[in-house]
Amino acid sequence: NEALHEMSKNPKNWVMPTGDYANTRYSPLDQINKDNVKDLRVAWTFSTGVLRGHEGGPLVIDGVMYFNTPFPNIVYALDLNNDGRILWKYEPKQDPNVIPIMCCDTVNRGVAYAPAEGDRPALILQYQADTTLVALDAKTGEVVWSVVNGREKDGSFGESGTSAPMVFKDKVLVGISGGEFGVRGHVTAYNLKDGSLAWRAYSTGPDDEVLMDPEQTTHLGKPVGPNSSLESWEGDQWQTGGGTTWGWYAFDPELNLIYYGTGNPSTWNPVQRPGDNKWSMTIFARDADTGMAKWVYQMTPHDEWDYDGVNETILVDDLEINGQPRKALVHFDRNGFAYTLDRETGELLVAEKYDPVVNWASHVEMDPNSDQYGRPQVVAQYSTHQNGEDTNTTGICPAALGTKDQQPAAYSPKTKLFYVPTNHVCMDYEPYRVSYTAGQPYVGATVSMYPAPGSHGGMGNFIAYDAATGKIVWSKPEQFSVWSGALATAGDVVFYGTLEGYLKAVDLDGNELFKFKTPSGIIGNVNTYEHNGKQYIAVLSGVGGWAGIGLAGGLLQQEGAEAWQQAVAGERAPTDADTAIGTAGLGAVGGYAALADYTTLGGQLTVFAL
Ligand code: PQQ
Repeated sequence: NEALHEMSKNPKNWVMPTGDYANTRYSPLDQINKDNVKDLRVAWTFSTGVLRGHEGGPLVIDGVMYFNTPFPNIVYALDLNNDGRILWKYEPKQDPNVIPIMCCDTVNRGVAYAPAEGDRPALILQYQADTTLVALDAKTGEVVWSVVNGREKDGSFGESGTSAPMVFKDKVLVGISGGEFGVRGHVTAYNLKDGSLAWRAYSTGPDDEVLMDPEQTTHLGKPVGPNSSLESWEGDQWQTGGGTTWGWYAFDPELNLIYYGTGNPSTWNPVQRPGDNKWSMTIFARDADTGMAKWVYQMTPHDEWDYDGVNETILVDDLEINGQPRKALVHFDRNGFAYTLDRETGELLVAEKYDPVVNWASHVEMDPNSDQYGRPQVVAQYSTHQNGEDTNTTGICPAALGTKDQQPAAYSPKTKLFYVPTNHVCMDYEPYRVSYTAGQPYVGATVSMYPAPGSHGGMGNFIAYDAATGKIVWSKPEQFSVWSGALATAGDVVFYGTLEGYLKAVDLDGNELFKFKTPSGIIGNVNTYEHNGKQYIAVLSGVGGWAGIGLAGGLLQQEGAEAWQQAVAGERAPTDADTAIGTAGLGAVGGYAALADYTTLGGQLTVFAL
């Protein structure tokens, strides 16, 4: 969308969830800088009226701030010219049956904005938990149109919506969640003018549904061949094969390509689904008009660890790789490798670990002449498939929630470095046999998680990474995973939030310059904008997401947390109840139990200024 693209160049506004189509999360604003950030103060706050995990962050468009909440997905428009007065509020009615089919808390990663065009008003688009995509009049909050993207709105097929839509050209793109329920993933483009369907592309299945051309679509430079997805599954397993699309999307207006990644193959039990399980765990480049796949790259063929490939792709033009400037795409995958690709051709340029503890694969094969080209070289000891069903494979790094999950990184064109919120967590993984029933969990593994052994004892790092060379430049340890999106600014400050609830600012060497404890854990993404000549920093608090599910889902009360920690510390013999806590919430409840010592549920926007 030409107008939106232009608007994203004005740093006073924040018009897309990730700042721009390239997902850089960078702002040229520099009023708040490394010398004065220590003087940051809370300017104003706003309670969202909802508890549980608050992901995403506010959009700011010409004096109006828009954001939404977790289920029930209330949308607010606040008037910045009138002290944050509520201009309008939209509260949809949704079937609460969708709550239990959301794997990783009732999160939502934010709303999207579409500028007015012709007689269509400017829109705020929200993709709801029940998979309704609703277009609201940005001025009034009135519903302009609404479509249901999933098969039903009551959770009966295990489908849900958590991702932020992306407005591009005259369309809006949404994905689907439910990889833990055997949902067959797809992305769908709807026409902005009336919500009619433009195109849909599945992650698995026949070529005409995956929108793949056997000759023209390439994987690492070679045509994919006929029905490449079908060939990589046994029987009709692709129909319940996952590859959901709940992460972030990117758009390159010049190449007219859309980029995104697909999630884990279903079930988590790899023994049950032989083959490469294409095109789960894959970065897709698709033609924005037709949805046809131009190229694909599967990062984790035949996943055995739940390393969803949905994390954001960041598009940068100023990286020199082996002395050559490249139109690059950079992706920090759950599997612990950071990938740099040529985004025009899909050529693999760099693939390196961005946490040294990553052990499930030794490296990614980079020799184009090898039959293993582009494939991670799996270390047998950590193969949950090889070890088989009902066998507990221990000490796998990273854990299922990856070296990074949905929390988006930032890129600074000033330093040419990426600032990445990461997890530093390992796991034990025991696959077991499951059968598919629509709307029922189709997980097939028991997982427990713990801080990376033999390291700094914490569960996270905030790092700076050079995607041209594949090197970690610095790494700042954090007690918990950094589950919040980062923001880099021209003031030579980088911001992020922590699960305990701190908003932090660091300098370009990772030294902490400022921290402030907000009312609840932060899993939202830090944004910035300027209003009446003043720069502001805004962030949502509200602990939750997968890492915070113990608190958000009420699976762990403070007493439970203490008892569990005693058992883990060997202060008393573990009981069955301890084991149940340890593996609840798909393994996250035990791992993050200590979080209950630092924070509790909330739902608040905090805005800072000098
Ligand atoms: N959501 C979070 C979060 O918001 O903290 C973390 C995760 C999800 C994961 O680690 C997942 O694997 C995941 N998987 C799916 C899926 O497979 O469809 C969906 C979601 C989601 O929509 O939130 C998550």
